This record gives sequence, C-alpha cells and structure tokens, in this order.
Amino acid sequence: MEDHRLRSMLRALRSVVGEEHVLVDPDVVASHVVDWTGGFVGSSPAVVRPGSTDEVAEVVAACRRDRIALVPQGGNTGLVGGGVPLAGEVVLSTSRLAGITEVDADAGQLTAGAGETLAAVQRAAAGAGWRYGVDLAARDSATIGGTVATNAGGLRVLRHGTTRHQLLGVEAVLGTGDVVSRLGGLVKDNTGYDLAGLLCGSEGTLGVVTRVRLALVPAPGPTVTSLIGLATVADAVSLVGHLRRAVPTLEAAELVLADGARLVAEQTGVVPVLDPVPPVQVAVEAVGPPDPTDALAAALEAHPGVLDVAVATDAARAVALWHVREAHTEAIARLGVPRKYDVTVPSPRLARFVEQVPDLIRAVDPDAQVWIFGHLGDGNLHVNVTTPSGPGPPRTGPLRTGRAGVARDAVADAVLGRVVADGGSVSAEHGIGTAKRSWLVRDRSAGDVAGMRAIKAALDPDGILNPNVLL
Ligand code: FAD
Ligand code: 2HG
Ligand code: ZN
Repeated sequence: MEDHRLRSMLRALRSVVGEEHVLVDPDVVASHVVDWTGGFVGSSPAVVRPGSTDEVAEVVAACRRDRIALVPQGGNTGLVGGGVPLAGEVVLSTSRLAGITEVDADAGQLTAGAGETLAAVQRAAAGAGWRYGVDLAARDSATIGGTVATNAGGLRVLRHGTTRHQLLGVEAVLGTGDVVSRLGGLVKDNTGYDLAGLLCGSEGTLGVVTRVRLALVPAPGPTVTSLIGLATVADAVSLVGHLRRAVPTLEAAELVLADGARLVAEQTGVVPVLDPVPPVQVAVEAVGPPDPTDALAAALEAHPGVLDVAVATDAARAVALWHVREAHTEAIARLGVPRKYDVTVPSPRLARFVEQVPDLIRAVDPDAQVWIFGHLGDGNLHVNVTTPSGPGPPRTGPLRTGRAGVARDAVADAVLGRVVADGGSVSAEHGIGTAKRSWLVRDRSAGDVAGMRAIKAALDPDGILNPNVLL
C-alpha cells in the first residue's frame, strides 16, 4: 500500500477505535499474520481492534470508502488459512468484542460477544444449569464468533448438531457497513431470510459477526466415557450404528487408528490406555439421566468384534481416555507443518476410504506419512499428511482461481478427488478458507457457486471482506 494511502487509513482507523487499538508494531502484528499450523503466512499494515458493534460498522465503512480489504480474526485457530491476511489486508481482531451479556436460565439461551472464547461460553452455560452443545479441543482459544463464522463441528455433533444448530440469532456488520441484529432468542421466527444461518459458515466473507444468541442443551447427568478397541474400521462403523440405536444419549463417537495412537504416546509421553494398542479405537461418550453405563456395557457385550474396552465414569479418568483422540492435532503439529484434509465420507464408503487413501497419497508422494482420525459418528474424517523431510514453504500469497491459475496439488487431488467421487464433502467442519478455494467448484454445482457469488455481491459489493477466502 502506498505511504499516503496507509497514513490516511491509519488515521481513519485511529479516529474510530483510538490509537491504542490500531496495532502496527511488527512484533505484535506478526502473530496475527500466521495461522495455527504455520502453513499460511501473510502480512498486514495493522491490526484493528474495535470495542463495539458501532465501531466495527465505522471501521467497515471507512475501509469500504477507501477500498481497503479486511480479514476478520478471532482466536486464529482456524485450520484452512481463512484468518490470515495473505495479500496485506488489515486484520480486524474481535478480541475486544468479548463478554457474556445475557444468560436466560429459563429459556436456556445466552448472548455472547463474538470475541468470547468457546470455553467461557461453556462455563457460562454450566453456571446457569445448562450446557453449550458444541465442544472442540481448541475451546480455550477459539472464539464463539469464529465458531459461528466457520460453523464449527467438533465432538458432539452426533447428538447436538453443528454450531448452526445452536444459533438463534446474530448481530453483524455486513460488507455494506449495514448492521443486522436479531438477538431476541425467538425459537420460531419465519420472517424471511435467515441471516444468522447464512452468516454461519460464511467465513468472514459476508459480514463481521459481533454478537451471537445461542440455544443451550440440558446439563448432562451421570456420564460414561469409553475407549473401545477393534480390529477394523468396518467393525467400528458397524459398532457406532449399533450404539446409536442401543444408547440414545450417545454424544460422541470418535475414531483413532493405531499409528495415530502411537504417535500421540510418543509425542506427549502419555502411556496408551489400551495396551497393546489395537488397530482401531473408538472413543464414545454417553450422558444421563438415566445413568447410561449399564446400557453401554450391555451394547458392547452384544456386539462382535470388540477386542478391548476401557471405561471411565469420573471426570479425571474421562480426560485420560479422551487424550488419545484430542491430542492428535498437537502431536501431528510437532512433526512439522501438516497438510490437512477435513472431509465427510458417506458411511457405506468410509471404511474403504480409510483403507485406500494412504496408498492413494503415497502413490503421488512416496515419503508421505498419513494420519487419519476424526468424528466417526458423523462421517467426518481428518486426513493429515506430513513429510519427514519437512514441509514445503508456507503459502504466502492468495491462490489464483480459474483453471489456469489453480496450483496443482497431487496429494489434494488424491484425497479430495476421492472424496468427491465418493459423494462426500471436501470440507466437513473447518471451512473452505483459502486452502480449499479451488475445490469449491469441484464439490458444489455451478448453480450453487453462482448463487453464492450473488449473495457475496449483494452483502459485500466492494469485496472488502476476506477476499482470499471461499469464492
Ligand atoms: P479464526 O481462526 O480467527 O477464524 C476462522 C475464520 O472465521 C476466518 O475465515 C475468519 O476470517 C472468520 N472469523 C473469525 N471470527 C469472525 C467473526 N467474528 N466474524 C466473521 N468472521 C470471523 N474445528 C472444528 O470445527 N471442529 C473441531 O473439532 C476442531 N478442533 C480443533 C482443534 C485444534 C487443536 C485446533 C487448533 C483447531 C480446531 N478446529 C476445529 C478449528 C478451529 O478451532 C475452528 O475453526 C474455530 O471455529 C475457529 O475459531 P477462531 O476464533 O479461532 O477463528
Ligand atoms: C479435531 O477434530 C479437529 O481434532 C482438528 O477438527 C483436526 O487436526 C485436524 O486435522
Ligand atoms: Zn474435527
């Protein structure tokens, strides 16, 4: 950006949010221009931290006037490069839009600022005798606004659905600068387009979410967590189908494979709970009332193919059982920058996919190490690929789209091509971001994409919101 344009932009931003909330110190800005994996690195002249919805609206209006692009950023835990300013955009941090402003214990709802962490929302829900239905390992850093922007999934989708299913309303500033706000918590509200549902999963491309109204679920009673050892993924798929029928309060059913379990043990020094490590493990959790422990035990007894079982009925032991699943992302990150493919595969094809994908990957990258784990209960697999020789260079600029500009990536072709052929989704829960932008047109129809472009043009006519993401 030319000097005079930069100076005038900084002046405009400072006049809205105050000098101390326009960060320009390169050491401070540095942590905002790289993603959690280290695979996407950008640059930015400034990080602006508005403290209210009105300030967000003024920032967006000022940027629109001067055609300056913004990248909304919450906890920066996203895994598809969507919060990284790859082309020198200004970062709009939601860190000052925090706070739980209302908890309605009778309705089982709360209102939170977009910058509040998921963990804080979970605590506020528990404090009111309820639970927030979404949970994921990045809970202490991921913001509630980020989870809405990405329609985050996580560990309890099987029972409670994705973030979209908890969302009753949002307040947001659109790319036009207009503020939309519907936070009354009406469960039934058929007054036209569902803007909250539209903004959910829009990855910061249509508006900046500033506050959200969330529905809560009943607090859990007695809880049982179990790690189940099996011989094959096909056995695991069939077991989960069986458990869903036999234990209706099943909340989670998560897949772990033996090499991932061993990696977690090596990298974290924590001895595996199931030892010897079985080829496949499924971590399940069910909640009461009534106490689901006996129903789970009976269901496991009746099912062939179960090799080993560990059970926890207290919270500390449950954390120990969950470790092998939850520590995967961290353990893989210690090997270097991974390539991540977050996909849904239809249930009848899932076992074959897990069996065949490592060979498909190694056919194009013989040195690749392949790690597969994920949310078996909803068919969401995480395929992570690392290379012993270390990662390639990080992505430092936006991907050009259009046939000629699409960078060929043989590993992505192998994994995502197979997903599309199997009738799955190239993004289950992390979003398209910048990482899978070229794959949108291969997954969604031309009509779908045209519809999305029309929505983008209407709500962000100058294309100033997250220009390197999604479309
Ligand atoms: P960011 O990373 O800051 O941003 C993500 C995207 O949302 C960007 O496109 C950004 O521009 C946009 N955005 C952020 N805030 C706003 C806002 N207020 N308004 C508009 N746009 C906004 N994800 C899952 O779905 N399930 C999991 O199980 C899961 N587990 C994870 C475990 C680990 C260890 C890690 C590191 C990540 C995991 N994630 C998971 C990914 C990540 O935590 C989620 O995508 C989360 O929703 C991102 O929230 P954030 O606040 O960090 O968003
Ligand atoms: C999980 O389910 C997250 O643990 C992260 O979605 C997945 O690291 C990944 O690929
Ligand atoms: Zn996940």
